[in-house]
Amino acid sequence: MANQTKERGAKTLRALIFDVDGTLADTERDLHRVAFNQAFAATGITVFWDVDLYGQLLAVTGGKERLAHYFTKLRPDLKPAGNLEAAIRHLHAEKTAAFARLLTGTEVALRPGVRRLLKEARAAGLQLAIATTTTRENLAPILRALGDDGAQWFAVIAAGDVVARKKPAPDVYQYVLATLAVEPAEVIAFEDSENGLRAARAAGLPTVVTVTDYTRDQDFTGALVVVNHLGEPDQPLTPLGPADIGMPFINLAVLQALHRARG
Ligand code: XBP
Ligand code: MG
Repeated sequence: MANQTKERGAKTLRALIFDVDGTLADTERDLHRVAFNQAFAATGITVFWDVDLYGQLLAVTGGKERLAHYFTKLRPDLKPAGNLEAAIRHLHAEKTAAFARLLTGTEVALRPGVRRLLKEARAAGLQLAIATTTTRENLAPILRALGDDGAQWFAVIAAGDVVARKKPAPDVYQYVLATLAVEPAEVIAFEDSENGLRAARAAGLPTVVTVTDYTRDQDFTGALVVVNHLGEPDQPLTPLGPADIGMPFINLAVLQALHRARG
């Protein structure tokens, strides 16, 4: 039979779903964090998020949610005067504008192996999608880094407030699965963080984790594979568990083998 895996009841790999921040590009420390600080300065709020503090704040996904957590739970003494929700909306709009400014005229560096794997999967006819907590506008410079038609590489781009509950809730992944009309067993997700992995796993998705400096010590129980990055032929990945893929880089053949082995 053309497809022996079908005899065992296994599904064909049809789609890859990618997180953005930390996964497609390493954006948190030097872009999002800096943009938050520029927004504080622009609105006259005497707050500065240093590298360590921002690492702790990443436990809360979503920029508006992160600001609300900071001003209600961590530093109520620094809370802006007046209506907090309105202040956060304003601050976050400033932050989104600052993020765009930081990337004006420069190209975002995609993480190793990202462009290669996306190109290969696209050429092989797999569907590509994005499931991210970040604001939709923030994706423009990252998609541009793939090429002028970067946005068209993805059949679904689910971002920001498209769902009410952000990661680690599975909602954004469930939204993408429903829009693509695929089953979890036909998909592999790509994440960089524990919150992201929890979201993907809760949606039933096998997940490849590429860690960042902020996430490498997090709990990745249940991941299909954990690596430092996707690797390139001249920039081999480092396996961090649980499977050693026996290759210097993750390509479609590796993903298909991992997918088949999962049965
Ligand atoms: C990314 C985030 C985002 C960014 C900021 O999480 O948590 O909130 O830090 O983006 P993930 P906004 O990679 O798991 O999607 O300020 O636009 O919300
Ligand atoms: Mg991420």
